[in-house]
Amino acid sequence: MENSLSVKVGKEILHSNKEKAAAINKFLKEENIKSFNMMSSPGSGKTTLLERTIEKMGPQKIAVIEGDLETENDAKRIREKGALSYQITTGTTCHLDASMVEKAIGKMDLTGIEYLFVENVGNLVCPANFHVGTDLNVVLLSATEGDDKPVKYPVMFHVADVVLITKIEAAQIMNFSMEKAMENIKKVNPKIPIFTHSINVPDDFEKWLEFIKNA
Ligand SMILES: Nc1nc2c(ncn2[C@@H]2O[C@H](COP(=O)(O)OP(=O)(O)OP(=O)(O)O)[C@@H](O)[C@H]2O)c(=O)[nH]1
Ligand SMILES: [Mg+2]
Repeated sequence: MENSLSVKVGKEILHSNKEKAAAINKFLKEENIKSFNMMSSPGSGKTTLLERTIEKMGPQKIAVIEGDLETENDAKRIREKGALSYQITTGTTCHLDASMVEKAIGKMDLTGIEYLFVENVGNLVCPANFHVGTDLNVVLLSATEGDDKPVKYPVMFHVADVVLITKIEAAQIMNFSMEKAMENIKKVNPKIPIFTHSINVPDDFEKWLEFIKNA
């Protein structure tokens, strides 16, 4: 009895979250804002990728909602690059949800913004199950995590619209096979585009920029 009740409540929470996320997405589309949900393990390089994206595209058209359990650190990093940022701290919750993002959007002046990035709480599990109202899901996999993660955490890679393999210069030292990683991503999500990212060696950063511009 208790079990079936908790399943029912769980389904209702997901359903009402999905409805709220749809309303957020409608609002963002009406404002001509492209939106991206950035997800990965802690420390895979989400904020670093966003910092570089802001540097390249200019800060005026980019806004970032940051999600972490504690601290304003990531929002500060984004503001230091000159872009608008709002930090959500979730306390003990392992993901953002549509209500949190709705509140954050309510606190931001999105005039002139063309791209909204939502940097989700770092982990490969919970964020995959909660829509936050964005157009696309961006998933990062760093070379330091292991090339088997896509098949161990398939839900995250299944909901992804693009995957970036990051810190690629560390691949050799970490025994991370790029081929195996790509194969494992494709096992879960056969047609997904995969780009590389690194702040130290040549990568697919230009392809990433094209991807978000054409999204
Ligand atoms: N070597 C190397 N280090 C990187 C690269 N990208 C990011 N890092 C480092 O990895 C660490 C974590 O990067 P962040 O950008 O903070 O990662 P994150 O995914 O935003 O982390 P959380 O928000 O805590 O989940 C930092 O010390 C970065 O400097 C890279 O391409 N190569
Ligand atoms: Mg971060």
